[in-house]
Amino acid sequence: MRTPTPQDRFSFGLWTVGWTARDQFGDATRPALDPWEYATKLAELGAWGVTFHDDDVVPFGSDDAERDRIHSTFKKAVDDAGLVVEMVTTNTFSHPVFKDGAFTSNDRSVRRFALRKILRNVDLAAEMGAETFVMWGGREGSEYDGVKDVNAALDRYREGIDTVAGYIKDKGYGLRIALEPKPNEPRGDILLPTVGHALGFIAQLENGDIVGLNPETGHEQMAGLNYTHGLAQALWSDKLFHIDLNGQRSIKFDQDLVFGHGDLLSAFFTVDLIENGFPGGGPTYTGPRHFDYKPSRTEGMEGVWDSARANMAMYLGLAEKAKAYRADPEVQAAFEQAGVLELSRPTLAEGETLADLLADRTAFEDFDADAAGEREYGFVRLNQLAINHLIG
Ligand code: GLT
Ligand code: MN
Ligand code: MN
Repeated sequence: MRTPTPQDRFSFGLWTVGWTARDQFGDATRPALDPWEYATKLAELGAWGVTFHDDDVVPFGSDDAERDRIHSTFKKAVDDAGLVVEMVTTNTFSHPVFKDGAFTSNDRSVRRFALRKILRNVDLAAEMGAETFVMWGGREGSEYDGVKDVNAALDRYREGIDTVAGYIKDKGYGLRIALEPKPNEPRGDILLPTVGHALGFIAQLENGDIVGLNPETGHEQMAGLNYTHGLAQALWSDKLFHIDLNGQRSIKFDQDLVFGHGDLLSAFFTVDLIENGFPGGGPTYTGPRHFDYKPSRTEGMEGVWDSARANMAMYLGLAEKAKAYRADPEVQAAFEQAGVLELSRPTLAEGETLADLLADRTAFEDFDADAAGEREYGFVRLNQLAINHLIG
């Protein structure tokens, strides 16, 4: 397996390798390094970019002088390591002030504070040269249906996102917002729980042209959904701005495993879509390959770097296999039988009107539905070919 290079455009959140493994039931099992130490080590491993929350780099509540000092140390380390800061995001979930949300807190003063924290972080993102501004509303939601006026909450959510997007435009920053859906955890239910909900929300925005999605593998799978299909619909909607790759084993708490360590076959098709595009052509994803995982609590620092490597190795391995899969003549023949490419052909012929269709007896009156019902699609064989490539 070749080692990753910056051309692969792999990036990691500082909060991933930097997670000290404190969870609800136990204390940290690893030390906290300085943010620049993680960045330098990631570059050594072949990563191209780093991403972070404001509070991952500068502790919440630091004064302006301290903030400036830490930012310049960090930026210098990132530049020296040859890394790119491709995305910046805001922590609106850790501090107790956000316990009922940020943009959708019932407390108006909290909403105003959140907006200010986020706007300040937009300036930082632009200064760091980021292109994407992720917004994961982990605390936007509730545990009890009676405590949240969801109509008002969505109004406030829209007001918040539109205000931030308007600010980005006014300032002329080269940033786009990427909303990250998640069904639950830490809230009992989170607003914008899936890719589909978020797409519906974006359609209601005034500044929605610069608002898209950052779908995370495990978050869709926590809702029992197909991540690759989520990416596909986001692409189709021209809204796939960023991705969070990781692993999740079925519907349970957010595991944030290494990419491919959850549903491996799904990971194969995710990489196939990202690398090879849709079989019939169409929009493609050209953004960063960003990992949002957590090194398991059992791991020490060696395990942290092993797991960071594992994400990239998994991706590169699957990319190679997905290329071979698409190029395999047997697969192409199976595509043909399955009608995979036939689906790209419009259902109505060019220039054909509805009246033409209604007049076409071969489409209905003379159509042999029973014969068509006997078509052998060979989907299982095609899937087995994919699996052969995956395990071969
Ligand atoms: C948090 C969450 C992630 C989000 C990050 C962005 S923070 O760790 O679990 O899925 O991508 O705020
Ligand atoms: Mn997650
Ligand atoms: Mn994420």
